[in-house]
Amino acid sequence: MKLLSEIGDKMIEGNVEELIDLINKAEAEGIDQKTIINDGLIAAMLSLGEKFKLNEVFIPDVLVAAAAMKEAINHLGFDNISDTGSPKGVIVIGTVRHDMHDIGKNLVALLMNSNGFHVHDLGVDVSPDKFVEAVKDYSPDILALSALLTTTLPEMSEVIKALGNAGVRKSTRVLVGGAPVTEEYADSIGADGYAPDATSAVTKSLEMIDS
Ligand code: B1M
Repeated sequence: MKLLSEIGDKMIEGNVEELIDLINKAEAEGIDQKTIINDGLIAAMLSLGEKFKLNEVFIPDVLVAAAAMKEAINHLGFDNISDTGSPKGVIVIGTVRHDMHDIGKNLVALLMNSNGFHVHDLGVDVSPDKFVEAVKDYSPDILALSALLTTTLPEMSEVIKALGNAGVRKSTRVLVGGAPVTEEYADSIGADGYAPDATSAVTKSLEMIDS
């Protein structure tokens, strides 16, 4: 759809004002937020990612698009739902140590929140100790870990070990995700769940809470 590809183009240009205008236009035309995110923003980011891999665009280009995507997601966001009612569950989420990628993690947090979870977002480059501290402080139903680099994947295992060493492994369920993560990897490190994308992260969390 032309409007969705224009949304992607404005994100890549980093033209936040026109991007938000187009998003408002799309919503006024009845296009739902999931479609705007998946077919507008994420589709454009994936194609930019391919160009980044081929050295056709460079880190500053990606940063410009990433910043615009963040603004767009914030614009589409919701207030923390537990402030107005009873949450379906509590989530602590973060990107693992040495990993600065947060667009996917922010999407997961946004969708979790808009589906009724109270979300504590620890940000990026989060150490195992910080995750343990947050589990002690917030007693989350689910600890959600995101990683985008093959080099930071082992950090997920470090977090699970740290939870065990601190005696809090059984008090929360661990959900893992991010581009290099697979179901097999999740099983191999003893995670309780894996989700390939933000929408399935919500479905999986609901399943994990009910089980
Ligand atoms: Co980086 N980067 N990057 N990067 N970057 C990738 C990931 C890469 C695949 C690019 C490439 O080579 N094609 C590559 C990783 C290769 C690898 O390890 N296999 C890479 C690299 C190498 C690097 C640097 C090392 C580059 C350098 O400096 N030479 C460096 C590392 C910095 C660091 O973290 N220490 C780096 C830096 C950056 C930027 C800072 C420039 C920027 C990040 C900005 C930001 O996040 N604020 C950036 C970006 C934007 C990308 C690409 C282009 C896009 C990532 C993204 O946001 N995608 C990416 C290439 C690509 O993905 N095609 C790339 C959109 C987002 C919606 O998707 O994050 O996959 P994604 O999230 C999805 C799912 O994975 C899933 O749901 C989301 C939506 O459905 N998901 C979960 C994510 N977390 C989840 C958690 C869950 C469940 C699902 O449960 C808890």
